[in-house]
Amino acid sequence: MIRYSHVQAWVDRMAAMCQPDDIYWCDGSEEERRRLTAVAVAHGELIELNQHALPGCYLHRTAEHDVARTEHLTYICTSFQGDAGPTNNWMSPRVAYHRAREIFAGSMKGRTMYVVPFAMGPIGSPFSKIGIELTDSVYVVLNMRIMTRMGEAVLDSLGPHGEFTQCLHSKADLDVERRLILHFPEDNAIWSVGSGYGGNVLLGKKCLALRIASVLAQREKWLAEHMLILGIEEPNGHIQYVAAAFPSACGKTNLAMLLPPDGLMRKGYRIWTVGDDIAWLRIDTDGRLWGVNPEMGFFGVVPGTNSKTNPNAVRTISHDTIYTNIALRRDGTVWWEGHDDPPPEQAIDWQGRPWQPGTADRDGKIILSSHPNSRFTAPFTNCPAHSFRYEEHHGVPISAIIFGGRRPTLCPLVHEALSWDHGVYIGATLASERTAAQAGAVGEIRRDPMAMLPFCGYNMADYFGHWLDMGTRLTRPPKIFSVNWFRTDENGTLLWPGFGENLRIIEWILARCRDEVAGVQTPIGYVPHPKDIDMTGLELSDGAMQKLLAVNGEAWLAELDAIREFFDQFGPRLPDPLWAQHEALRQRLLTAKQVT
Ligand code: GTP
Ligand code: SPV
Ligand code: MN
Repeated sequence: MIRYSHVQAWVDRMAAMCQPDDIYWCDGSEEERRRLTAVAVAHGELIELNQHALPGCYLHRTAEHDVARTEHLTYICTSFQGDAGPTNNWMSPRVAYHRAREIFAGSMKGRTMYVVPFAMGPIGSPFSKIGIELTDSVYVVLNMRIMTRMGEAVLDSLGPHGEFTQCLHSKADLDVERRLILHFPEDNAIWSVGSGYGGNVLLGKKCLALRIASVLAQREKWLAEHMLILGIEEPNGHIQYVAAAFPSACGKTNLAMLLPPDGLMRKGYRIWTVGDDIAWLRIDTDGRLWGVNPEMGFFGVVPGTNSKTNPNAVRTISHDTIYTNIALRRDGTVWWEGHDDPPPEQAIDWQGRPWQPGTADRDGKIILSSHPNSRFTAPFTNCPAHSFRYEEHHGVPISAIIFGGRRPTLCPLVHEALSWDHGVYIGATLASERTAAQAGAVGEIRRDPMAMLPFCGYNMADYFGHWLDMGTRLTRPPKIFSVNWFRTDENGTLLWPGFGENLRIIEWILARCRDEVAGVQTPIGYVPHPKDIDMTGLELSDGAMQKLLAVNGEAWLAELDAIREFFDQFGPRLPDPLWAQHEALRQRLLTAKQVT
């Protein structure tokens, strides 16, 4: 393993601050995985599961208050506050380093510091980014090994002056009061301390591949997005790819792995999973947008995963998977809410306590066996539908971009933007119910532009401007759509069955991209003629499709007020074309009101 001096010098500096007992450089080998797994099991960091039923699978439990990303402790640290923008927490680099140093100092005493070299994207690709994470958590090492291309080959490819993102992580004492997730775009550095949970500590993922990468992407004129990429193969062998941005825990993994419902199976569709969380998108020489998934694994939501909702995920997580915060059954297998099996009579819950179904806490709330944000970490190639293109540098051509969220009311099942700029407006005004993927109240609607609110590493007004600019560079831009799988009726019942059935909507989207079907023009964009959605084998209740596709002008006008308020916080930095789109939409809604 080559230890270039600029890497060694940085490792030495960080070690002097954190004071680990020893330093271990990860080579990424299988032998190393076995050895470190044994260490984690010996220390109780991992629980070995029943290796007959779940070969290569382990269970990890995080600390009680360390179960989701903590957005209020996540900062963008730039010299000027304006560069972080009104939607990010900001700290000056000087203050941030100072505060973090106090927590990092001596935090690794009695522990090993692991040096984890990793690549986001194929090693050696001009589009890939290299990071090195220093961590005192074996769990982090074993997760990074699944989620990224990790090990010796990365260090060797770096070169004597190669640039890498400096990623420093320490669990410290896992105290939420002494937790900071700091990003230094000006230094290409990330410091995370006081957490052991996924997005806070697997620094290649949200921290590097989105927050830091979004800054690089603006500079280098590409896009780093919180998107899945999915390929839809038709019987004639043509594959069309779509990229979709949904906020956390709103259905990316499920859509990325979808299995066609029986009614559509007969058409001979085949689905290819390219990515389920992050997409790096570039304009290629053909003037089209091409996407790669920089990750090598899935860090997916466990609850609700079963052979009806997501059979590909069930197979993906049947071996060589690390489970976090789910229930342990007596036979050494696992269970969660929404599992294929009925609830076990007794189990050990995600916090390691005895659990029985139906038990309530003191406030009368049913105690869940698994945390709602419990996760699996599984290798990309475990997925039976994984695309064979994952090592290709230029990725796959994107035909459509889809934005979606959880909106019980207002947003139709699907609608299509009138233009690229209108699509950017739809993305910029995306809103969704909050989920368990971030600490805080669940259920309230919040604006989450492009599903990037917690992940954009710079001023979001500039980010919108960058999206608009990308449109002018694309000679064959993807069409932009909005979807909402979560619309409900007056009683709060979901109108759309979702999951595999969503392919019916993707089918319409692709037909629109090929100019094969007409849409119905509404003030907010094109919605489908109901007859153009293939409903073979799926029956909805009476009038459900009308409700799903309805555009309520009054409600949209009220929505515009909320959008104005959201836009106003960016002041004059918000690009004019977005205000123009806003005003044009208002005019279309008012005109439609007069007509009816
Ligand atoms: P992150 O990993 O947090 O970025 O989440 P994600 O966007 O990948 O979400 P995921 O696919 O894991 O789904 C999250 C939750 O939404 C799960 O509990 C699913 O059961 C549920 N879900 C996913 N797709 C659908 C759908 O089409 N309809 C309904 N009703 N629920 C869905
Ligand atoms: C998300 O919250 O969007 C995730 C999980 O994908 S985490 O890696 O924790 O951010
Ligand atoms: Mn995500």
